[in-house]
Amino acid sequence: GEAVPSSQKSSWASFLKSIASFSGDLSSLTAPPFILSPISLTEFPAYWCERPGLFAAIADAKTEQDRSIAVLKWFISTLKGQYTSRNEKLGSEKKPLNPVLGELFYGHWPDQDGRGQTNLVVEQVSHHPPITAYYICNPTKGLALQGHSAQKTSFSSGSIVVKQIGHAILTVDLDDGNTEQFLITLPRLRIDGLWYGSPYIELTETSYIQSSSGWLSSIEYKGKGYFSGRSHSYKALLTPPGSSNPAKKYEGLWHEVSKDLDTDEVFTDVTSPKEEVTVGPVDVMHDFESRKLWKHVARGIREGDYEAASREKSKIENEQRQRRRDEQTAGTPWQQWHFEHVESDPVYERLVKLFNGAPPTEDTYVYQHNHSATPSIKP
Ligand code: 0T9
Repeated sequence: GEAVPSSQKSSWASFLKSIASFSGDLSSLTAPPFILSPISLTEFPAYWCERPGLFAAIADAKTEQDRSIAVLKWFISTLKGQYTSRNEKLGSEKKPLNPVLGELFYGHWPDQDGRGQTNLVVEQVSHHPPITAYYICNPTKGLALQGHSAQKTSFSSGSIVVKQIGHAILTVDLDDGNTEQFLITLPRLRIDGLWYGSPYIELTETSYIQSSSGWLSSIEYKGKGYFSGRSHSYKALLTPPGSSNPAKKYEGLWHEVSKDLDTDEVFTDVTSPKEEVTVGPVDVMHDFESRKLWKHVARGIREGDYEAASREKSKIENEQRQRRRDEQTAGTPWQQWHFEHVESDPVYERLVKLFNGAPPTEDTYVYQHNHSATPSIKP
């Protein structure tokens, strides 16, 4: 592996061996320092809204079909941030910090040109296995995205195969007082480039966006050597209620540009800069807010002081273990700040029924935002 510092070659090799013989929760494996990211997984849900104008535009579409098109356009435009931004920012895909139970991440994207402010609330709702819940809303536009994210990983022909568990539901308030919902399923991913120590993500198989209006988007992902022969390719079909005859077809590169296949017009273009989430200053944060919680670990990783990073990480982990023991003794389990676990979600069940065939996600539950605190009120 060229990207592996020579002093870490043997630890990278043994790390690869351990992932090859391991399946389940990769987040708990100890990785060599060069592959550590100073950013926690609780920050990742921000990727959903780094093009807040495209998110807001969903509310401006006037018909069921146009809203489905706007949702698809916004969704495809998030993929570059979700799956390639660590390569751009950190040089390769890196191992994110494994969030602690109750870890929080708050942020917003300010109003601009009447698009409304968009708010983000993220909470780590489970540590074993890791599950992250998020709620993103634009109240001015009547939009709310509620989701949770977990992963099942395995190893296959030199790559890590990640099955995403979880889904998101987008709710759109319509002018007539009704709402429309969209069930968004998540693509599978493969982490390639491990041997060389420069991991990157390729998306595989198909993900879906099922609207309560009946419109369905099927998004098929391919890497090198398929449709266009290029990596990060996709092809999407939009079908009307009860039909399998596509009304719209799109194809292209999700990290660059894609087109409407019938008109040849540009559908998505993410070559322009995105808008990163606005986050308040660390010194006024609650202790459970991600950037404050991981501050010293992140500094160690950024400055190459891995001893300090690992010492600070152990402190956090020991403190967490003690908390769990105390809760056991007191018989008072950890209370979530912003989310409530709901075993069966009627909205999800309805959307799954509309979807012909196997349920598109493995999970039946949701973590519902309890609205008991806004992002500006610290728990
Ligand atoms: C939801 C996203 C998810 C989270 C990450 C697999 C992964 C953890 C989950 C799926 C976001 O919406 C999108 C993007 C990247 C995904 C991460 C990539 C990754 O490598 C990690 C896993 C747990 C590892 O850290 C594997 C070990 C590492 C050395 C490979 C770089």
